[in-house]
Amino acid sequence: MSAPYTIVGTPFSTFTRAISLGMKHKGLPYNQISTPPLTSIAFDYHPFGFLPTLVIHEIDGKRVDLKLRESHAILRYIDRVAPEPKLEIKSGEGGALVEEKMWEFVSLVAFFGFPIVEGGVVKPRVKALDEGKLSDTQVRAQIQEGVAKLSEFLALMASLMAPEGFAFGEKLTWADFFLYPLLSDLSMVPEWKEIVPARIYSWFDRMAEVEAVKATAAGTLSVGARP
Ligand SMILES: N[C@@H](CCC(=O)N[C@@H](CS)C(=O)NCC(=O)O)C(=O)O
Repeated sequence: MSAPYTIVGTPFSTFTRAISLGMKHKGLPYNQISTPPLTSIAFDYHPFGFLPTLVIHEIDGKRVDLKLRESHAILRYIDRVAPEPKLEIKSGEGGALVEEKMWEFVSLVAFFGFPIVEGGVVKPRVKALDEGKLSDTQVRAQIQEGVAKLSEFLALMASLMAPEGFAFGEKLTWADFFLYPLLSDLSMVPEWKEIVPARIYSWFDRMAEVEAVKATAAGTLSVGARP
């Protein structure tokens, strides 16, 4: 039987992986159409050719093949159809006085972390590595500003985390699933060993044990893949 959902997006895409992590963790079966962004396939599903889109094949037993775009809308749908295991916290859990701090974390990662980590450091590093034209010194000069911003971003995220465990302590949340794909990519470049705060390392090690993390590694930069 074919799966009730299709995720449109290459596993290489960090937003796509955040959604795949949530669906795996909640046991929602899906097929995946592995396309990079801005291809004609991506435009068939998303008005701006971005990733991911979730296709919901059936609602109330009726075939609808509904396209749901934008990761925030998709995760709200996932939480509604599969409330357990929860990927949210309650006020007071994980060091957060109000539960919305978890959504603050997600938003900071999605809107600020994504360009800082990927655009500022990972993409130029991987490009230089693949092309083999620039020396390490030249690449470092090129990404100097990006690395400074990255360092600030990581310090900020570490300061928003509970002192140990996942981002908000013992419970996994969407905050972990949004940050992990970015830092999994970052772990492949030299800056990972140079500027990452200790709290982020301990968090990363904890995340590496999560089944959904293992199940979504194929096709990502962390296993040497390219889009
Ligand atoms: N607002 C979108 C952003 C998703 C996003 O930026 N996806 C990246 C791939 S990880 C993308 O499609 N980028 C295309 C581009 O930057 O041209 C969402 O939340 O789903």
